[in-house]
Amino acid sequence: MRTHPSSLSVDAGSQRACGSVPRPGLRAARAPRLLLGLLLPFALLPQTARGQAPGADGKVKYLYKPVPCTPCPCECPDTRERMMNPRQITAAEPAGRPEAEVEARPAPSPQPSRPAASSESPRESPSAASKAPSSVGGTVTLRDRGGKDKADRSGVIVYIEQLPGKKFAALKKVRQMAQRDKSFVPGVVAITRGTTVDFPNEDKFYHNVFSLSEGNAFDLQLYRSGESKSVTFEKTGVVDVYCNIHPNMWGQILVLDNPFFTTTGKDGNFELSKVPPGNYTLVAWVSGGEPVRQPVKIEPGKRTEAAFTVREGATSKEHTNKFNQKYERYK
Ligand SMILES: [Cu+2]
Repeated sequence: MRTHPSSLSVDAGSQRACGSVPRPGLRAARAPRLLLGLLLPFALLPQTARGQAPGADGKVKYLYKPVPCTPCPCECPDTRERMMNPRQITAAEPAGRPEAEVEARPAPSPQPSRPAASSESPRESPSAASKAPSSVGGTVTLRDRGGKDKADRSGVIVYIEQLPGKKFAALKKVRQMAQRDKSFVPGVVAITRGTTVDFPNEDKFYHNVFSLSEGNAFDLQLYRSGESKSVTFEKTGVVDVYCNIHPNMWGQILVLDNPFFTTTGKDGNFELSKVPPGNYTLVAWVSGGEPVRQPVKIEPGKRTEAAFTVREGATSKEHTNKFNQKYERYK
């Protein structure tokens, strides 16, 4: 274990472990002590290089007095204890963002989209999958509302509608849909049934996130800037998410039956790998639009080709407030 050099000295009373402060009463003797403090660690280094030495009883005895400290690079016993209990340090960690492949917003790079479920567990075991690698992939053509092909074909979610007879666990990672600048960010999140989505309020004012979508209705009530609330979605389908204060806010959560889904990049390409052989319905859906379906046959050891043409979705939706009434004028 590395030890912070300042935590080594013979005078336990004047120790400075990380996070501690010098005691005022020791100020008069500071100069000689400072010299002593600088030289002694070197003199004692072979013996105390680990910040500890065996006592008369043979037990390890600390030469410095551990004091509470904030997590830091040194590995004093207190910090080590904190590291053993991750709950104490999670507050300093940024909240996990949803994985890029399940966000339907444009991908930052033009790389081909990856199978969304690659890091999740509910699929076949690797050994079983490697015996019969099979996949489906292809391209999505995205057209605007006027029927013209779009150069940017990102944000289309391609998924297998159902795998009969198979049950899949929820995604392990909690997903996130923030409220930022009076918008939901990302505007679309794809998950599997049973997955939890966090709704952090990153604006300086209140929001009231809710949904009236059948089977997934919820109301998170008003909550302030910096707060977050969560919802676990149990029913498959599209969940329209709104704010009861700001009628223009609209997000969508696509709750899927299984983890075989992915989101297209700018090139419109998609690939779903390690799909168990079978006959399925493959779906391409873009937020605000209608799903486009086609049957696919996945055969052992083969890659099935598929192509879609999808019409761009609407960017706004008429809706009521959470009481199923018209919105009052926002003040
Ligand atoms: Cu709002």
